[in-house]
Parts: sequence; structure tokens; C-alpha cells
Amino acid sequence: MTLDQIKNPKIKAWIEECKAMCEPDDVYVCDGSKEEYDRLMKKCVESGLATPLAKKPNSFLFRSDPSDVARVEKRTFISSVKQDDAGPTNNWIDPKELKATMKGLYKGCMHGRTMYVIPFCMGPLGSPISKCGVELTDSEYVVLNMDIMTRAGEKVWQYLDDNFVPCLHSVGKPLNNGAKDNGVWACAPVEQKYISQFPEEHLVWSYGSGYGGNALLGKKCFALRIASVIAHEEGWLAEHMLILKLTNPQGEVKYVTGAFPSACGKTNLAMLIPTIPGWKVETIGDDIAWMKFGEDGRLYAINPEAGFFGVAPGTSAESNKNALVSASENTIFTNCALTEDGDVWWEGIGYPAKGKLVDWKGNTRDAFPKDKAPKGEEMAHPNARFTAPAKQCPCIAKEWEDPKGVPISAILFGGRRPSTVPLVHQARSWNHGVFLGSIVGSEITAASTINAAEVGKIRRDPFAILPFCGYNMGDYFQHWINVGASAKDQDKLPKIFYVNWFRKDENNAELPGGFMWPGYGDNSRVLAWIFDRCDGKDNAVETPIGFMPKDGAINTDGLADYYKKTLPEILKVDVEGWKKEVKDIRENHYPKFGSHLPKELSACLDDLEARLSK
Ligand code: OXD
Ligand code: MN
Repeated sequence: MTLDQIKNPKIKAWIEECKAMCEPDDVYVCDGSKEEYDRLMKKCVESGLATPLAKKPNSFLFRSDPSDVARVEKRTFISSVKQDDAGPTNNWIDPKELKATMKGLYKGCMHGRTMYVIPFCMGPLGSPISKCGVELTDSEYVVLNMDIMTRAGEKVWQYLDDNFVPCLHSVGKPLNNGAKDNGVWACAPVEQKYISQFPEEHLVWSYGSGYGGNALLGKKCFALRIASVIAHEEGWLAEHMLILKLTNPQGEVKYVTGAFPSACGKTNLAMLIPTIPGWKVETIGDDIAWMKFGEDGRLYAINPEAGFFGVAPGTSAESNKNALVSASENTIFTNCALTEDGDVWWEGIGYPAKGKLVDWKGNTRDAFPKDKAPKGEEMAHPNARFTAPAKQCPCIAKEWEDPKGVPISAILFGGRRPSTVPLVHQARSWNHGVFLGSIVGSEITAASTINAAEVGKIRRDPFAILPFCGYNMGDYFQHWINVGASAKDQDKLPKIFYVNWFRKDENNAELPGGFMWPGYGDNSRVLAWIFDRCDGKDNAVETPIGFMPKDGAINTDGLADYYKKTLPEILKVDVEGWKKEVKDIRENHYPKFGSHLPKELSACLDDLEARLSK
């Protein structure tokens, strides 16, 4: 298809307008075919930007610019008409001002480049929950990644209508007077990077970065920031959550979603291999869930994505074998190290590097003894990624693309909490669950700060959506309360749980890494308790913080003795710790939301305080 053949006048006019502003050398409408993917990849290889990997079929390694290696939260804007609508947790610039600045940058920014038109769908084609968009980009890398991460190309046109989400992207490096990239990653300096969402227009404008969520606009920009706004308008939920399918030894199935801040093992949980016999975990999604009520009054979830954009370092056969298999072919690697025999390598891959490696900056170096690189000298960038098709995941659930979604029985919240928060507790009600989501946080550890005074403090990341909420977070809390209240049948709402795999006891030398719970596959023991809770099994006791496992209700068969000994400790209510938690929420967290904080949440906080004092 060519630009002239696009039938929808609104889409066509928008592309023409962007073309006139960005002045590309030409415009190419992507069809999403394998031939197109191979052709664009060949272009990247020939220009020196991509390296084919001899050890992984149809897989390629890209290296980005050291200034362009991650999402840039300080350059991410929610540009609502009123600042109050962006709320206290988002960066805001008046849309008139931001558009004027960005138009200045966009003017002629695609000189010497092709503008690719990517029609794409977030969610299974034809699903009533899915939504479509069009991304315009001057980056082949973006086209190739969008091809894996979304349903993209010719097949999407029949679902595109006037409600499409327009997403404009440029790497921000015009090639004037015949200049070439010469295999160098194109991007703009940090102060010229803008990842902008215009919530009233459901519009995304991204400039200056070619990396991940800054550039693959279907993911964080559309499926979370803009979708959260649409969900707020339409009465559903767009969440930073994994979706998993859990089957018990009797063959009964439940679906669970889970929100965890980054670096808390969301992908690992979604692909977990249970250590308790007879249980099975399968994957529906590892990052985003869109949830809407079905006819039967249950909340149904789809994964709007079609691939995994996973963090490579730390992914090993032990931590997540299924992710490794997912990324064993047809995969794009970014900022991993390259081995002499044409494979990728990263810190924490589970085996030592041999001989010389080309690091993520393109320098050839000897592997470090024991693979312990000093901080900042890693072979793979700590945010190195693999982009792999979800259908290649060995544990992908057969219904992962079911257009009606999967009915959710439980919603989990969690974070890295070395103290206070127990292994698992269950909310008493939907609103109490919203309270638990609103207080999610991860403790700052010595590893993440050089300021000793910070250690032990909690960085709050409500619903793990802090960098991805497209509107006022206080209104977002209220929206969750309203969704619960709008349920036709309150009994059919998912049950809500708070889990914590990360309790520590530094004084117990027996515990690997000081962790009081083994995590990974052993988290299935907690999932099993949650499964039975959803069936109303008598396996819980009521405590001041919510329902917790009865003695013996967590299966410990085969668990190392030292974990059997620590279990009672991580299943206790730490009353003093929770009192401090209440104080921190009351003094530092909730006041941020001012008059937008729902009264239901203040009431939950008062109630918790009263119960802890009884
Ligand atoms: C991601 C993130 O890349 O949450 O998924 O940062
Ligand atoms: Mn994420």
C-alpha cells in the first residue's frame, strides 16, 4: 500500500501533515511481511548497525548510543491542558508550549531518511478490548521491533478507524547534505529528547531517542500512558501488570495479574516453573494488562503486546529458562555483549564468558575473572534487552490471544521490601486492595544509593505505574475504586493480594544472599495458597493487615530447612514495622495527592492504624 491508497481521510491527513513537517526523503507504508522484515534488517546489517548472530537463527545484535540506553523519565511529559490533570507524579509542560518546541525540532528532522508508516494493533486482532494506532518513524530499528512487539502491517487496516492513536517518532538526527549514519546509532542529545503524551488528544509525540519504550510507541506511551487515560474515560483498567495462567493438580485453572515495580521479577513470575508437583504456570503476558468487565460480570484481561522486551542481564537457565528459549531465535538483542563465536552474552547469564568479547560499547575486551565487572564496566549494559516473539515462549498459554481475554481471579501487588511486609497477605475488600496498590513501594538498598541515610527508606511506586500513568495519580486511585463499585456482582471481582519475595535477614549466614524466601519457582507455593483463597478455602486467618496463611497452609515439601525455619517469621505481622509504615504513608506519601486522594483510602489508613493499636 502507498500513502495515496490509504482510505481513512483522518489518518491520511495526519500522515500528510507530519510528512510536511518532518520532510522525509520518502514515505513507506509497512505491510508487516517477512520479506519486509528481512529487507529492513539487511539494510541495518549493511549499514553496520546490526550484527547477525551465527549462534541464533535469524537473530541480530544492535548497539545503541551510550546516551540512549533506557527510558528517560525526566524527559517524559504528560502534557494535559491543565497541570492539575497531570498530577503530582508526572512532568508537565503546557501543550501549546511543548508543541511549539517540538514542532521546531520536528521541522525537517527526517531529511535523508524514510518515514515509515506502521499500522499496528495493541491486543489480538478483532478483540473488543484491543485498540489500534499508527506510528510514524524514521528508524528501521523501531519498525523491526514493532513488528515483534505488536500486530503490525497490512492486516491492521481493516480495524483502524477515526479512533486510531497517532504516534509520531523521530530519532532526531536529520541527515543533511548527503550525510550518513555509518552504522552509528542515531539520536539527539538528552536535553532535546521529548517523550510527550497529549492526553486530551490521545496523541504521542516522541523525539530524540531510538530506544525501547521511548521509541516503540505502542508499549509504554500508548498501552499505558494514553490507554490509562482512555480507560479512565471509558471505565476499564490499563495496567503495568503481568498475566499468568495457573493450573492446580486437579486441572482447574485460574488467571492472575500482577503489578511489580521494575527489577522485581515480573517476567520471571510470568514464566515461572513451579517447584510443587502437579502445578503449572503458563504465560499470557509479562508487562501490560488491559482489563474490562465481560457479559458475565467478571473482569477479563488481554495482553496488548505480541512480544517480550525483556531485560537480558540476570536472565539465566536458573532464573528464567523459558525467557531464554523465547529468545533463542528470531530475536533482536540490544546492548548485549558479543562472543567470538557469534552469540550474545550478559552478566548473570549463568555461565562464564570465554576469550574476548565485544562489549555493548563496541570495544573488544577480555572477560573479567569470575565475570565480576566493576560497576560501570559491564560487558552488557545493565538495561540490555531482548525483543522476542511471545509465541516462541515454551510456556505461552494456548489462549494468550483469545479475543475475549481471560477472566481474572486474583490481582497481586508487590515490591522489594527487605522488612515489614510479609510474604503474602490478602485484602479484606476491593477498596482495601486499592489501598494496598496505592502504597506499593520498593526499599532503597545499599546497591542503589551511595547515601547511607537513604537506605531502608521506601520509594513508593503506586500500582507499579508511577512512570506510566497518563493522568493525576489521585484520580487514578479514585478510578480503581469506581471500577470496583461499578461491578454488577461484587463477588465476581478479583481478590487482591500483596506479596513480598524479598524479606532479608543479613545476620543469618545460612541464607543465600540473606533472603528469607527462595523466590523464583518456589513462589508457586504462594500462588497455590492464593489459588485456594480464591475458592474460599479455609486456609487463612484474619490479622490487622488482612488475611494471612494459617499455620501449615503454605506447602513446604522439599523446601530447604533454613527456609522452613524463616517461614514463620515472614508470615508474622510486624506490628511496629507497620506502625512506621502508616506514619510514612500519612506524612510523606498520601499528602502528595492533596484533594485528589480518595476518602476511601484515608479511611483504610485510619482503619489499619486502629487495628494495629488494638
Ligand atoms: C519495562 C519497564 O521496560 O517497566 O517494561 O521499564
Ligand atoms: Mn514494564
